[in-house]
Amino acid sequence: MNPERLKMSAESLPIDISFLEKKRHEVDKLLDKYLPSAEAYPDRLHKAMRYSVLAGGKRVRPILAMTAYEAFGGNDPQIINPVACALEFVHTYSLIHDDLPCMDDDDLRRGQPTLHRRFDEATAVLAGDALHVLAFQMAARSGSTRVVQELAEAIGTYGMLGGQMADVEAEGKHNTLEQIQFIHTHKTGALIKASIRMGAILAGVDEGSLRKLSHYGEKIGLAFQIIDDLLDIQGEVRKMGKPSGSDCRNQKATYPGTVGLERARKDAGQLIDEAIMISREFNAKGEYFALIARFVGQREN
Ligand code: GRG
Repeated sequence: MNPERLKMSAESLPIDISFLEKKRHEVDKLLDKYLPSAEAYPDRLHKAMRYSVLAGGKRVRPILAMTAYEAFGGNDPQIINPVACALEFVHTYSLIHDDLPCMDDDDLRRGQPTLHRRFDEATAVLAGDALHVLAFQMAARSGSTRVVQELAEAIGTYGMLGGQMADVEAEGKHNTLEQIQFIHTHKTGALIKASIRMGAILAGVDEGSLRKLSHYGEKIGLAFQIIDDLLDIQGEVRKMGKPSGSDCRNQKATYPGTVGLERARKDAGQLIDEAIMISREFNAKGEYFALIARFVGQREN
């Protein structure tokens, strides 16, 4: 989607994404390192896990965790790196299961055939489960039970899974704004917020700053999913790595479906502006949070 057409935010100025590109490469290398070898038995499962994780992706959740960790003085890669990768493993597990025939029945993800199309359904279910488990193994390496708890809460029945259930139940129905906001803040927002919180907690952040960071995470988390809905309507297949229109075909509950395109764009823009304002409260520390918020607001995939 052309950001000009979005016209969401006064903050939609061009951004320098070299920081995000550098971090993304760093994360890609770490994911490769922590994933089981494609040669180790059961190699079919390991190949499937590697196929989905290494297919690409923006790596937004690990980057958020690393940025929060570094902003609050964390400097031990042995602590943050496995946790950052845990977030991408969970995210990829959710995408694999979300694409299954019993959910969205999608054929393409990250520009490649979905895992169940490339392998088969049983392998896709098992690879998703295996990534879910690997994520907790990685999070536990931090030695912080609080961080493991944060992850579990964010993706459990009061977080991502609860949001996904509400999403499935909402299909084909008229949904209120409140219902859509519940789905989006849980299905997508909870893991995004947890990514920032987990990084900051590992760095020993004070509770006041953690509260502010949580508000920032809530704003970009909701904006992220509203923009995902908008991209599904208006995005370019080439950039998104999957066909648009899948929400409409699947009669999904979407933000623009409830409030209309203009209001959805306006609300997303406002959330991004609010997130940037919160970033500024952190002065120099907040510079990268503001950059990530802008990136979320301008993303085209
Ligand atoms: C257990 C059967 C079973 C299913 C679970 C938990 C779940 C399915 C789905 C979670 C819902 C979900 C997929 C939410 C994420 C929506 C979203 C915005 C995905 C795209 O994320 P990006 O843009 O993707 O970060 P990349 O490819 O860049 O990583």
